[in-house]
Amino acid sequence: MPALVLLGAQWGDEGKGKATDLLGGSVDYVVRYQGGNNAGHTVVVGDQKYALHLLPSGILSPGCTPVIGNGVVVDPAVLLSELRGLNDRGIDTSKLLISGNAHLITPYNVTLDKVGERFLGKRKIGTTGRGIGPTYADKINRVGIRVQDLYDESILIQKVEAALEGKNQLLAKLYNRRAIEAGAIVEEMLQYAEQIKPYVADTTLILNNALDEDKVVLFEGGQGTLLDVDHGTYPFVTSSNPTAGGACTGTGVGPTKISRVIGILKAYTTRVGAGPFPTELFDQDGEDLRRIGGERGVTTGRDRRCGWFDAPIARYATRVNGLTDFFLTKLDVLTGWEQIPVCVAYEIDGKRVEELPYSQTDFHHAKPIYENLPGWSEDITKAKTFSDLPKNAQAYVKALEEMSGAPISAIGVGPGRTETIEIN
Ligand code: 2SA
Ligand code: GDP
Ligand code: MG
Repeated sequence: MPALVLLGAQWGDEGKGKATDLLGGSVDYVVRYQGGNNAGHTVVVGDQKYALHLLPSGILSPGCTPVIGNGVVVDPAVLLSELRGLNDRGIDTSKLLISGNAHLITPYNVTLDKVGERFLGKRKIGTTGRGIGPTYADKINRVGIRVQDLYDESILIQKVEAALEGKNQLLAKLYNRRAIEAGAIVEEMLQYAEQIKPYVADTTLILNNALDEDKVVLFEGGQGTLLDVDHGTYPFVTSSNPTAGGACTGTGVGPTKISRVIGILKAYTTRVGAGPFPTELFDQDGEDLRRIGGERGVTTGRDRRCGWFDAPIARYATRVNGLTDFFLTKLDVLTGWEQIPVCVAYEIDGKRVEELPYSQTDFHHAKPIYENLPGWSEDITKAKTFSDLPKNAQAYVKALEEMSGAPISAIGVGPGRTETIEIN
């Protein structure tokens, strides 16, 4: 198994952090390939809980080398504070590698993210306010600042000036804000340069060499398939590619090296931020899912919107990512419901539609068509094998597998590392 990808099959927060951590013991490298500190991964190890934002979840596995790939956007202040936080708790972070080609989130891009959202008013995306969108915009506009620029001061100054030219005009004219000074930005960025230097590397070369030596590389996605800028619910998406293809562009490893693509799939659905969500619940069931599932943003603390499982979304994730298998998470959260509705198709303008529509208008009009599956009341958190699960829980998993188009190879029955059922 040379390289594998682990990604979110829905709108993020499916439990990717726990799944990556679980595999961490058997892989040599864990690599982030997109996003930045907008991600929030909670990993529970024994009685310790870790909230990771920018760092790969593999940082908690001692034998594993964590890598931040070229496709990631890095806020240097957040990076250093996250490293310090882990060091204070006795975690060794010295093996971390950061691509010199990764782009830096600058303070002005954090400002633009927040100001932009404020001015969008009712049409806002509900971003995490971490500067993600404006930083990727700079990358595509070719005025981005990369990690390697920290080590050539004269280039850094020129690049920051170029990046600020258009932005200062925009800030003054549109938002009536003072101009941002290039000098102050450069000074701040240079403060981080020496502290980050030991980690900076040609990660593409290192990863490809590792794969040539039959080392195992795990690509860890942030956010999820429906937040993908190309394949998600645009414009209510993040500004990167969490889907499987992003693992190649975001690391410089070719698709022929990837043999397994695991979709992390929650047994129900959640979403943070704005945008369409056909199975969203506004009643007591929604409240109960939020409370029992602890559905609160790991980065911003926002309540997550909650709803029933949506099979067309799972099928879509199988398709656009070429998934080989799913890890189904948070099955324990559904314990106690007499009946569990599952969305099997949509009704759009009076017609039954089996697959996720490509048209934004159609998806906004999609009404879920539900089938009710019988629930269970037994505690399943101690289950170690599939047959330990109550019959109705087994049937729920089998039904989801059938509807989703790929086998389920593991089931989460609690947040802890050991609360997982592996299916061979
Ligand atoms: P951004 O900040 O530009 O990436 O926001 C754009 C949209 O992407 C959503 N987004 C997320 N959705 C779920 N989880 C994410 N990470 C955190 C978590 C979120 C949090 O693990 O809980 O704490 O709020 C994440 N990151 C970005 C975002 O809500 C926008 O809809
Ligand atoms: P990620 O962004 O995909 O890594 O997911 P988050 O960490 O944002 O959210 C998932 C939450 O569910 C975390 O609090 C995890 O500790 C928790 N979690 C993961 N798997 C399970 C599970 O099988 N059962 C329960 N009850 N919680 C889980
Ligand atoms: Mg998360």
